[in-house]
Amino acid sequence: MTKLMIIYTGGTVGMIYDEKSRSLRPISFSEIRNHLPELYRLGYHFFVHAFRPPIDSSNMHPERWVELVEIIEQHYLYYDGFVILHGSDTMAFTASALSFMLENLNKPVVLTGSQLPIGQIRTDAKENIITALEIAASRINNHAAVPEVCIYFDFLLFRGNRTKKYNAEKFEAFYSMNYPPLAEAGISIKYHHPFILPPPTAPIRFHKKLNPHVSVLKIFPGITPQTVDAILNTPNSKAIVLETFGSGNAPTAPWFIRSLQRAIKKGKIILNITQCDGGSVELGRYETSEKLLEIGVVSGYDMTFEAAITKLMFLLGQELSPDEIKHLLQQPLRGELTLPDSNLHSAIHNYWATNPFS
Ligand code: ASN
Repeated sequence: MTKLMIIYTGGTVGMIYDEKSRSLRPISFSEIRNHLPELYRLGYHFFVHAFRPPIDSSNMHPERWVELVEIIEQHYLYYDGFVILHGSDTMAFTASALSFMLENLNKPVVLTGSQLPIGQIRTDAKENIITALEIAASRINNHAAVPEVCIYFDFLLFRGNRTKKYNAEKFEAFYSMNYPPLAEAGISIKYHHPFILPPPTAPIRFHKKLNPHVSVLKIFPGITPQTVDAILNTPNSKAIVLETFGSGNAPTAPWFIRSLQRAIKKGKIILNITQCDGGSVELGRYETSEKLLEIGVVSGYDMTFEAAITKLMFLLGQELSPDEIKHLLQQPLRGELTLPDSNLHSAIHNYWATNPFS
């Protein structure tokens, strides 16, 4: 019998509308179960671990990611797959963090949630939970069909560290603009095998050290030297995610470049990702990114903001030299970025050519 572990952290999926307070309040997993009699018809053996109390995912924190990794570690050998019920707001951060913390994963870890609470008639929770469980249970040639941390939402399965919540209204809350979906659920679940990571050859490693001392500099026309310096000089901050325009471009004003250069000289890592949801940083393509390359800004290629932040927390938490960190930031560790000269790059290009993003 397939054995699955469900970890219930909270989120809208487990909330009901409270007439008295006129707001959504979290309910326990046993109440969720009452709304989901279909669960028993799946024929799997379940074990449930619930956060007490369940949390809105706005309160998610790196310490809770460590807790999730510990729970998975304790139950890893016994269960075939893991489904994490999570609020959608920060689900992409949790999925990205877990992808780095679970190295050589050979079982599915599927995060899901919903836009409407499970108790509401039009809820999207039921379909999301049931299909996430089916995916977590699915095996092909004696291997887990998807040995990855992923997000299942509104009939699509995405690689977790490629995903973004882009819509607070639609049932289709997530997209993954730079990487094709890993599977699509219709009458049957169709897996896109070329895009799913192969099963690992080495044993799983559970990483439990994260360093949250990262900051973010999102540039905009007119940003002042005071703002830039305040962010670059944030006390204790070891690395800065620099959110640039287009393919990694930034102002060429000498004061701006000098500020970045000073921060780099102090030993801070500056990781360049684009403010666009689709496309990649290409340092040196335009004059407006040449200087960044020269002074030692690191390219984040096509990484999402969520992947960039959590990858930095993960790498800064390991015992690595700054050069090792800079090198690993520019390599795909868990499929979170695609290098322009890789074979995968053209496969992805072909996928989008025949399945235009809508
Ligand atoms: N605020 C909720 C959360 O992220 C939103 C949701 O789950 N749809 O916990």
